[in-house]
Amino acid sequence: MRTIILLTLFSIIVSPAFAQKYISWEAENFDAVNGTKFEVFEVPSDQPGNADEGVDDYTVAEASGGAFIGSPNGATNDGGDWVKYEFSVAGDDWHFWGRVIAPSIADNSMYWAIDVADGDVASTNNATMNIWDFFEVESLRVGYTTDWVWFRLNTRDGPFKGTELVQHGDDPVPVKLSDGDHTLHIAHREDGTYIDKIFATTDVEFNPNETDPQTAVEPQNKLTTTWGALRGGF
Ligand SMILES: [Ca+2]
Ligand SMILES: [Ca+2]
Ligand SMILES: [Ca+2]
Ligand SMILES: [Ca+2]
Repeated sequence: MRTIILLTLFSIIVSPAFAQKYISWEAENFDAVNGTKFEVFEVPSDQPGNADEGVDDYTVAEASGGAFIGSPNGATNDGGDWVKYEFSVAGDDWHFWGRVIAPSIADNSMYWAIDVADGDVASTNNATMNIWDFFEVESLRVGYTTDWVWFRLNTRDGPFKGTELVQHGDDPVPVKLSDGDHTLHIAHREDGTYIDKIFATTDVEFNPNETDPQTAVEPQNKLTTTWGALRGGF
């Protein structure tokens, strides 16, 4: 009589993107683009200010990856142009940030949408699209600068209960994402607004204005290791 022990050890499945507790990418590294309003600028880059708003012409000296995107003042607002980013995350509550230059009330917003079809992306605030404001709320306008600032993703009316003021408070609202693939569209709203980098983390406490996300955040569970069942039998 023999006893046969069948041991089955499943493959080690390694999928780093699914286990990260932060993700970031360069704004200029979009996966798709529609229209011509989003230009890629390499630093140093001279940009027109906004005389109506008292912003002098200025030079963007530094950018992550050496480049950023946006449209200079004079390009006109809205227009429906967009860029799209594809990314994968573990299902969780995700806090998104953008590294942005927003020098005045006339140069301080974009539209955004997560997980929508290209054909539904437009330069409008509706059930699909959202406005991402940068120092739009009156009490925040003292912050206008031609330097880069990290802003939390915000929205005036959804999909999460947001508004810029809420997102600057003690209880910011995350985006709930399921396991797997997602998209972020940024659509054109105000010329003279620029974005360098996008960062998202499950850490509600993390503030990239205080700590460089490149150096201070360690990826958690970078490797997902799934061990198959160990089976025995006759
Ligand atoms: Ca504005
Ligand atoms: Ca403008
Ligand atoms: Ca909306
Ligand atoms: Ca960049």
